[in-house]
Amino acid sequence: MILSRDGQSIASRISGAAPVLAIQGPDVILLSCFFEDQNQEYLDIATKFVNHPLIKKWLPHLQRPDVERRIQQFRQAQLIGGSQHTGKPIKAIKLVSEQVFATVDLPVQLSLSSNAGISISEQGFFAISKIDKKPRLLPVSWVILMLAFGDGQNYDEVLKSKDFLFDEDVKMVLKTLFGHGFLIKQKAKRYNTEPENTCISTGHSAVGWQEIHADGRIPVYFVPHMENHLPLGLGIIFSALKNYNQGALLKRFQLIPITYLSPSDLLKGPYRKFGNGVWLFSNYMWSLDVNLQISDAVKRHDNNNLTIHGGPSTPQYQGASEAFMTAQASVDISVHGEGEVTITEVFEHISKTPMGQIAIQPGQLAGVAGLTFRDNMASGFTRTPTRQRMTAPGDVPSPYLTGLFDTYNGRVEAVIIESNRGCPFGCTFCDWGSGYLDCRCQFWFI
Ligand code: B12
Ligand code: SF4
Repeated sequence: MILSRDGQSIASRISGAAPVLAIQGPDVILLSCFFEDQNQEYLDIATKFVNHPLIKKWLPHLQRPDVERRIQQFRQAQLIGGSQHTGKPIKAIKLVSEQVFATVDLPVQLSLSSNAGISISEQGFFAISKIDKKPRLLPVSWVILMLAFGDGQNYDEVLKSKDFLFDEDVKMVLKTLFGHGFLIKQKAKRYNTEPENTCISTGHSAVGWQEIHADGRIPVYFVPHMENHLPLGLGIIFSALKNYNQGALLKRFQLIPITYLSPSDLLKGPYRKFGNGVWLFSNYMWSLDVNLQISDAVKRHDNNNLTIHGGPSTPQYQGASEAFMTAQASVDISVHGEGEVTITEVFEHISKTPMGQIAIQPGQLAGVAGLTFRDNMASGFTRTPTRQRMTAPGDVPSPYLTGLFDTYNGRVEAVIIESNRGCPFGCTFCDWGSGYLDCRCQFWFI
């Protein structure tokens, strides 16, 4: 998908599984060269690209090795290759200049609508029209024109610089893009520098990890796993720990505010500042690999870090859980199923020795339901009984309403609101069909 963020066009997989790549107008043409066949040879594509009529006008001196390097970067960002376009072909109508918009008055300053994410399909680039909610195939030159507006540009200036891409009346093209809501009137500039996700006040003052200092308590790291979604599971775990028994755990633990950071920034920033501590990982299909890499890195750096893994991709069943922990030497504790109560009970048994070591008492941990943990004393794993489902998950204060995500600072595009927990069905492909999260339904208000 191609988006514009802070005036820069970026392309990324929607899963967030690959690095985001900053792109320019000519990259749109290069991407389009892959439409017919993802598996064409690099050299053929590079030749096709340098001979493309628009590139001949735009970048007449472009060399093929530069194009080949760019294609490599596309591969690393998973924009090409693999299974980009599996599934049903989309039914998109080609967008052409529409006379119905001829009388539209264009605002002087236009910007790309934040909803105008441009997707890539086998048929070409497409985006969903705001007026009829239907996907429209966008000609390559139209995509370049749209992206040129980014956060806002004077349309006359854009037209001057991009006119050479069109054989048709560019102003009509603009009016059509405006009419369909892909381009919008530029909003007044915001003069504050606050990130967008803090615009709605929760009434709590957001204090990030940069503003607090190591104070001798055991730091607790919440490892973020996807920039564009607030990590609800981790937020709920944070809230449960913070509010447990009127804040009793805060005497011993310093909960590091949840902030989106890349793995290396997490290690160079908070970890360097606060030192060894307890690491909480929320494992889903999309975060497991990177979480295990971080877990491995912190354990290798200092085995005195304690790692706790939870979430639906932390295997639950006994054999699977032990196989997972055998293969993943960096996982100290696996939490199965709902985490709110389990984590607070685990934390009850974590302490710091006078020598500064983080210690757990295996004997006591064995009394906490819903775990498998590495038990060096027993030279193996200890699995504790299955935890009873919570009867009122809504009793844990909402991380949204208590401001726990106010320090997140990611480019958040979606938040998850949990309205109920559990499902009466048993679909085999679904984590909720596993039986543990069966028919119990609870209703939440944010
Ligand atoms: C919202 C949602 C999405 C959203 C947002 C995802 C996101 N990035 O956050 C969207 C629509 C984008 C999405 C997409 C996908 N999703 Co989805 N999604 C969900 C859904 C409905 C809710 C997740 C949620 O936040 N629940 C609320 C929180 C509070 O519950 P929780 O995450 O389970 O956390 C609890 C426990 O697991 C545990 N816990 C969690 N983390 C931790 C950490 C620690 C340390 C501890 C102790 C405990 C703990 O405690 C929490 C509180 O009890 C779940 C199904 C479900 N109802 O849970 C599927 C689910 C997570 N999705 C699933 C899948 C497969 C996908 C996709 C891969 C589908 C696909 N093939 O494209 C994509 C992945 C795209 C991506 N990279 O995000 C699977 C994941 C299976 C797995 N093993 O990871 C689930 C479980 C549904 C299923 N079919 O089984 N998804
Ligand atoms: S088991 Fe999963 S996929 Fe099946 S109905 Fe329930 S939530 Fe949906």
